[in-house]
Amino acid sequence: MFNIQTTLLLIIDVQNDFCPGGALAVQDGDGVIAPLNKLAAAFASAGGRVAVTQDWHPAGHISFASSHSGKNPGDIIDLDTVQGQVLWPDHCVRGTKGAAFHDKLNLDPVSLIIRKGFRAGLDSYSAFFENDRCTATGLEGGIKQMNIQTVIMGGLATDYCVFYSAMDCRRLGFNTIIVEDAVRGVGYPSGSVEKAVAQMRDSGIIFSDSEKLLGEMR
Ligand code: VGL
Ligand code: ZN
Repeated sequence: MFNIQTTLLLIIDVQNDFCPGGALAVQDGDGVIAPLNKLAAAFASAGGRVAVTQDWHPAGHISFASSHSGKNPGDIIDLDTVQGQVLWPDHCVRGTKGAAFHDKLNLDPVSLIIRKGFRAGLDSYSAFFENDRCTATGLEGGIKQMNIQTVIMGGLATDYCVFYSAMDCRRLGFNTIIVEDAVRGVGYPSGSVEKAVAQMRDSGIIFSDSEKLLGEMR
């Protein structure tokens, strides 16, 4: 059982570009939507908070391979602020269809939207801090003011934005629960999902599933 008043449901990057047909499609990415919609509706009707994040890059963003001459998506480079930045295809360009939330994601229960990665020269995987690991998105301050103690998290992608968000969340002292049936991974470089899951478990992040969590709300 958890106290709905001190628990946040956090939905990471369920955007067209991370779903089938998108620029950086995650396999079965839209499979996260049904369990997240169920949880979000249950949360909101019990008076709980639901937040979503949105990857929101300007054209020419530093994480795009197209912004670095001679580089291709999948190449890994060191930047001033970030070692080992993976270069991606252009994705989630602010204002485009690819950056929009997937049509099937129900936003009615959502009371907070956090956009990240909106500075041209800085990427952001985590919902809490940009990839320089110190520029805050505002989510920590916001949810501390809301007296949140537990964060239940799902969305895309397991090995990038969900991973970085969950690790920061745990480090900041929140009980952190991943909805196992409501996450999907990129899987690049090979083994990245398994590595991310192992690291999350080692850090004390809990794995549950949507039916179990719904049962604990009743
Ligand atoms: C993500 C790669 C680049 C994610 C965002 O949402 O996991 N991955 N930008
Ligand atoms: Zn991105």
